[in-house]
Amino acid sequence: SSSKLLIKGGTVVNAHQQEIADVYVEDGVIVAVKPNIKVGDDVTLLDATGKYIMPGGIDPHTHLAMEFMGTETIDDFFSGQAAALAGGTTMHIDFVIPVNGSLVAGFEAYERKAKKSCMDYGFHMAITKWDESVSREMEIMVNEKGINSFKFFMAYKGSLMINDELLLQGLKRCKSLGALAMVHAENGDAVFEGQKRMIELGITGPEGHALSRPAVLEGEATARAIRLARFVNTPLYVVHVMSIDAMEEIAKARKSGQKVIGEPVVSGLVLDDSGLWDPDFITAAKYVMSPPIRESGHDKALQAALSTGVLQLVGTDHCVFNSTQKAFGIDDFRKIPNGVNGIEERMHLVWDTMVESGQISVTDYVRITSTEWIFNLYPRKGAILAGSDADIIIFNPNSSFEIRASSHHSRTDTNVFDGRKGKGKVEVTIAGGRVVWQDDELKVVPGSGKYIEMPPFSYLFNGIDKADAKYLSSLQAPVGRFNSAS
Ligand code: DUC
Ligand code: ZN
Ligand code: ZN
Ligand code: ZN
Repeated sequence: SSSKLLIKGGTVVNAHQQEIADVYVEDGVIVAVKPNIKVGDDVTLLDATGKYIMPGGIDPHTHLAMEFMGTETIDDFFSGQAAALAGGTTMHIDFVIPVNGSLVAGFEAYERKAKKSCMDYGFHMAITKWDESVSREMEIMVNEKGINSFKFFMAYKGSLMINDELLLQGLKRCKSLGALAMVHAENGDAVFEGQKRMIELGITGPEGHALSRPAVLEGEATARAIRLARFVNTPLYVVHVMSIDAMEEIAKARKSGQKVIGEPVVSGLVLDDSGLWDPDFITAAKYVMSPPIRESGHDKALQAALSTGVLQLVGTDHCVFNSTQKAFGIDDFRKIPNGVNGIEERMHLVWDTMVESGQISVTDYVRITSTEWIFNLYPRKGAILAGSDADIIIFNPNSSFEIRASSHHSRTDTNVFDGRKGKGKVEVTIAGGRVVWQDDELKVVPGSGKYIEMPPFSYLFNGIDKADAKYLSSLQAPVGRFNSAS
């Protein structure tokens, strides 16, 4: 890899336009995007004729090196990111989990975990309890640590779950800090009941996971979170929208003008729950995530919602455990570590499912795979513009991909998308100006990834002050953008 790159002859795609142009990169930054750029012979040339030059993907929802359900995810910040790069994703946003209730201690722990990063990353912060010190530390996170989003768990009773009183406090605090509130929306008390009922009925296998927490509980919590956010008058981001029930609540709220963002994940978009009934325990357990992958029909409805703008961007919830870890729940589905893969597969599966099938345009593809404005990263990230970071993929729409657990780059030994094939292929990934994936070969360097601070976005909220208005006009972002389908 060289510090100077010229990508020639491709179609440059951004979230709202595409054009045939060359892209010139120097020292990790895009310097020029225009036709027929001439350069000296110290520049590495990449030919993109007949291919798309697009922003590398930004996965807004991952869990690397997370301690969870008595174990730790098997992909850490190096292996998970290497897998991401092989699949055309050049940035991810992971969830910091507080340590002993301290956000600062949690942040520091994740800073250490992320030292081996080979691509850029940002953080959301999970809020798992509420008191004065959490409230104080939220301000430190926003003003000093570059975190602009906080996730509240309405499920995981007894560990991560918070009640409505605390959710309300959290929503108010997010509003005052100009931060985005995110929710894991499932009714945790009802899930707890559902799980007990399944065990009493003797249903202890992975199918009990799906049966114990049906879509109605996701719809209920989504509706409740939306209404509480409306009461507080603050924007809301619903993570891993897995069901028609939840999606319809989001559609209704957005139609009424409320600022609600809905994030489906790849597993929910392309899979149905049939795998959970596989008689082989490990085969079934690999599909266990929360909220559960739903019965056939929800997947197609979520795709349609994405194509019409009811849902805005696609994450993965990449959170992987190997067969040995999944086997912790061999006698009781409640002990199966929750989580599926996707960080490496997202770009290909979204292309094949949404673009190749004719449901969305190529520009829409860029919009929904690189977050656009939603986390305040644009135009540094998620754009092929002069001045943007050189996080770029060369995508060949005429080639094809095939997903295999035996050849993927994640450390886990299973893959919920095993055997899937489709049209389109990420042929080259450039991260921070370095060619890290080419000719099916990864060249990644631990420590080369940078932490990307995400500024608060008070412009989304009430009372836009002058500084925000100026910031906004400099980026040409309409204030009401979260209300629009774009
Ligand atoms: N769901 C999962 O499947 N894994 C991580 C956390 C979550 O909410
Ligand atoms: Zn969640
Ligand atoms: Zn998650
Ligand atoms: Zn837009």
